Amino acid sequence: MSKLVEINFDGIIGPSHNYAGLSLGNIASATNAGEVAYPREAALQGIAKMRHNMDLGLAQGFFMPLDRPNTRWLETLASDVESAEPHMRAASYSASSMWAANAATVSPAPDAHGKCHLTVANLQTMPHRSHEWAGTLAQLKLTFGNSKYFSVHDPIPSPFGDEGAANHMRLCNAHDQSGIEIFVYGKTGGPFPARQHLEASKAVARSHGLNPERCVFAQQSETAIAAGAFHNDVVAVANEQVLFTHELAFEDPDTVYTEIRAKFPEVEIIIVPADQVTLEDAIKSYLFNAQLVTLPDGGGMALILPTESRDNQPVWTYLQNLIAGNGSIRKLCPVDVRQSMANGGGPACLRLRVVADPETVDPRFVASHDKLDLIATVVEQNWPEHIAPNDLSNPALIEQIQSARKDLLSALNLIELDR
Ligand code: SUG
Repeated sequence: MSKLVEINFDGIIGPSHNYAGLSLGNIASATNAGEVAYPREAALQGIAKMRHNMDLGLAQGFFMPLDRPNTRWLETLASDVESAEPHMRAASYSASSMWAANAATVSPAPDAHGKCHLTVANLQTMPHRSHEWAGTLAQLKLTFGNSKYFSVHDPIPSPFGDEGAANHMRLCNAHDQSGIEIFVYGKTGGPFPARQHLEASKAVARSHGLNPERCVFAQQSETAIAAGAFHNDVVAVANEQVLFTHELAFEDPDTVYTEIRAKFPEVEIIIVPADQVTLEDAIKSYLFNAQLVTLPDGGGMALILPTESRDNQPVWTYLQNLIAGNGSIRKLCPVDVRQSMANGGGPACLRLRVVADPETVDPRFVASHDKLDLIATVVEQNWPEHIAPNDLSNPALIEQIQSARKDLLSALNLIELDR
């Protein structure tokens, strides 16, 4: 009998991590454009978060960084690193695959006729992310290559934007039981693009074989996108029977809540009112980009939050009151992922949730404390200490980044992922 548990697969922050301001509608990315980035520190922060979550008793996996700069992508554009315009060069360098919540949409086996389905996200709205999927797909096919338990799907074709699990939530009584799946799409975002398209969400639900009676398609509010919630996971998060959401997350919240309650009556909807936490504070603090997790042994639920949430007074006051009540969320765990946060990626962006039996996953992608120590050693020895925007045209940096990644792949016996 297989034992299905939620495994969080974190994207290891790659050696090319930098701040190029590439994401229109992502306030942190725009604000920090041109700053010096610290890839080594960034990766160590991500590893520390994984250690923290393992210490809570949670199952943990990881994905390798992709090959950057992506010279093959530049070649398809009849360009190379040296001759590319600065924004295209930066797009080829992006370490954005660290945000594993955008790797794929995942429907666990109990929702999808006994097999876990994963559709790699096309990420077509942002040029620097549009070339991620091929490397991600190769990795998903390896990690979840056991076709008895998993089915890994190709991306939804353009022009239908798909951003993966960042726009998808699941409610269930327990992870190993069947649940309902909520697909959140955008139509308009004022000055900013709506990255997730309804056509893509519906196509994913169909190809995963989900029961339409167990799916909800909810429009993200235009106001939220315009305020900087470029993904739904910046304003809402779900775990088991709990939906934790900002009041202004959905375009028509009452209709969404009514449909959710009809399809999953056990739901506990926690709505954070705008007069206690403004949309602006929610986006700045990334309160909803917490990992909402179930602690083992009946410990209730915990929010693994960015330290920015603790440092924001209205947000922290709200959270203190929340855990003082008798609800499901009982513990707050701030973690430092500031390097990722400065590009708009909080704790939840850095991970992809997959409900599976860890025994059925390629063991090379399953974390242990020893393996995280090994990864940290490779990072400490090889990841660039800092990258400034002008460094991207330095050929020595390309070499350092490529060989750093190869060293990590070799250390984890994953060299077959090289190119
Ligand atoms: O797609 N930032 C990412 C952040 C993704 C966060 N993920 C989730 N919400 N799940 C993005 O906007 C910034 C890169 C730069 O500007 O260099 C970036 O791609």
